[in-house]
Amino acid sequence: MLSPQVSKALNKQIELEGFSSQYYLAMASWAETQGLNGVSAFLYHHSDEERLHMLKLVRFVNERGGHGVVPALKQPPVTFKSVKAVFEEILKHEMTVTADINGLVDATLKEKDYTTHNFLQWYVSEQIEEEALARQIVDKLKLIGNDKGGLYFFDRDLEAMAKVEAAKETTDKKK
Ligand code: OFO
Repeated sequence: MLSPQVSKALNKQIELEGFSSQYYLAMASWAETQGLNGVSAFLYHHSDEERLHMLKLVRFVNERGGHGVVPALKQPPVTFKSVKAVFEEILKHEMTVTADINGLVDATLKEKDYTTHNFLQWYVSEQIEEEALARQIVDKLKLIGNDKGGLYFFDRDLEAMAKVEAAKETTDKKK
């Protein structure tokens, strides 16, 4: 059974994952209107992943006798300055998420809730990957600078990455 403190903290995390999904969805939609189909495919996929992160938490809270509360939708930004600004925002946002996950892990230790502590390790590893990927992309965009040709190839790279991720998920579902 979850303690009220852990339950509250997990619900706060549900809200944050839900917002991440909305945030990346807004970025995907903006990128699509800019003709950046690869960037938008990558971001649509990222948004779906965040929804799954939220869902995983909702199901876990319910399984442990709590109540996973579906949060209200908050309006994310509508437009963005550039592709580089988008990925810089993502990196900043993911760093906030990492800090929150760490806080959550801390709370489970204080409450001696080792089951939730164990469950959260998946999020700890996921954050390492997400931050590393965002950092890699920001570095690439710094190299590209204002080169339009570079941006064209970058967009194609992200399209390929989104396809690989989608194919991986189809294979995982068949297992
Ligand atoms: Fe991008 O982070 Fe969820 O957990």
